[in-house]
Amino acid sequence: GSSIREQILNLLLKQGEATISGEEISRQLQCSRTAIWKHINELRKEGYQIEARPKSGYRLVYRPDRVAPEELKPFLQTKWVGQKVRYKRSVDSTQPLAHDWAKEGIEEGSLVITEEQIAGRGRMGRAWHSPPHSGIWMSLILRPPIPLAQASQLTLLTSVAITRAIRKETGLNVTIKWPNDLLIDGKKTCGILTELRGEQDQVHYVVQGIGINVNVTDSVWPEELKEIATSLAIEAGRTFERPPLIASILGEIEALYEGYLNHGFQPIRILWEEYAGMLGKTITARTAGGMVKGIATGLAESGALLVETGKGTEAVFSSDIQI
Ligand code: BT5
Repeated sequence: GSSIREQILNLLLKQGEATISGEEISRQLQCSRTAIWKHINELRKEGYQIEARPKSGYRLVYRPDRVAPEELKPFLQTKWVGQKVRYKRSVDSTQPLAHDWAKEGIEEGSLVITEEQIAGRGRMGRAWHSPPHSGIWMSLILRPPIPLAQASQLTLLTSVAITRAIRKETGLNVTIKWPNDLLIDGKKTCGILTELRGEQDQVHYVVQGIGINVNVTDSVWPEELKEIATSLAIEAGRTFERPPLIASILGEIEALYEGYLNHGFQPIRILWEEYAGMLGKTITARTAGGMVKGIATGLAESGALLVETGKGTEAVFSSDIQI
């Protein structure tokens, strides 16, 4: 069940412009007026402005832009993804917190989410810029019963899920760039970082880091990102509420992941190829074995990118791609 604080917030939200008396809240939630007073004060400390009128009661005047569990819950329609949430106002990175939680044995679907990362990370030691209150910076724990070799399929699954959710919620034409980027008009708006623990034949757990620039504005990008990064708000010319978008992403992940466990990777592959912006284009891939240049034609069952080089088809695994 949800906490008293969440329930109070829900009652205030439902009330809209009208007020609700302390007595009424206390009756509905079966708790004391003093307890309600205490929770209302806590909400105020989080930035909620709650007006208290001696005769008529409480009214919610302002809701801060937060991704806390009580903000997500009203939108969440999942059975298990995002049902357990650890929320922090600020962290170095959500990834190590999720690793710790996974090692403690927390169930899959559990989520670590924050407003701001001081030391957000990308792949191969790169940094991920995560300014406060303007993005989705979260890490999802999964425990797929698959061998290590298939784990990269999860990055592709998640990129499909996020693409579907962003398209549905914003109407923006997001496309996927293999292996872990989402682009709008060639600029990066989302990155995915898949980290895992396991043995050859069995993954123990996966921590899937998801970073999405939602309401980030041009002015906060460091110089080196100005040419290559964008946000949903920059592209759409309006801001978006993060909680419904997060709920939509988690819903898509749950549906695709359950489908993946039941029917394998093939259905994901078909969707991925539909959303990929790079198929049919000439690309250059810097791989461990050297440069591969050719036309990107699709995905292999393994999740590798297929590149037609003129001398045959090569399957490209971990690499950086230039289009
Ligand atoms: C990624 O790495 O794209 C994975 C990003 C994952 C971020 C999430 S946020 C929640 C979780 N906690 C973390 O600490 N991380 C995960 P990669 O493909 O290596 O791309 C990194 C490169 O993208 C950087 O070197 C920059 O060039 C660029 N970059 C950094 N911040 C960016 C941003 N906010 N938007 C777009 N591009 C960015």
